[in-house]
Amino acid sequence: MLQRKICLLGAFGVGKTSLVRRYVDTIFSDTYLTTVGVKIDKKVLSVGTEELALILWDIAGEDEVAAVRVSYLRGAAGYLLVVDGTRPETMETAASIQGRISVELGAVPFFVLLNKADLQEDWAIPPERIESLEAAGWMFRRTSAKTGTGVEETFQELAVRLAR
Ligand SMILES: Nc1nc2c(ncn2[C@@H]2O[C@H](COP(=O)(O)OP(=O)(O)OP(=O)(O)O)[C@@H](O)[C@H]2O)c(=O)[nH]1
Ligand SMILES: [Mg+2]
Repeated sequence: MLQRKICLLGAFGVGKTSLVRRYVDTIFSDTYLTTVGVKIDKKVLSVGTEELALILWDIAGEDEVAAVRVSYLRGAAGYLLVVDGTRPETMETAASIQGRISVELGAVPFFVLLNKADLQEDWAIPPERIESLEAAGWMFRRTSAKTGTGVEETFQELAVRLAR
């Protein structure tokens, strides 16, 4: 069976672990338990007639003090950069991570998830910021680990790109 490693990256508390729980176990919890180090999960899905095992590396959030360990990235075929749509500063964390990751991994496929899409009334990312990053080649997807919106679709879309 094809096997591909992907990493979930982003600032603290943006919903990386919740997205994996939603995708792998179809559950959501409001309780915030920060990830220490890395947690690895596996999900088998179909891409066309083939089965593909996605190995999901859910990596602890980072801020200006704690940066992602380069050793966690090794061998990743793609990644998801997660942003909390209610906290614009998490977009800038994602941008700084992206700068470092592209050096480590080269141009592998990735999506940028605008997560917590269910909290529309608190949405705080300026559309102009999104447009300028799209112009720079970022592909955004709106997701909610709480309602499930966009989650399955985005993992599937990434998997399709990795199966080639
Ligand atoms: N409303 C809402 N809350 C969410 C969503 N995703 C995550 N949360 C909440 O946000 C908090 C942080 O979620 P986590 O999944 O632990 O975030 P994380 O990115 O793994 O955090 P670290 O491991 O510390 O980096 C939790 O209280 C979750 O319940 C979402 O889509 N909508
Ligand atoms: Mg986590």
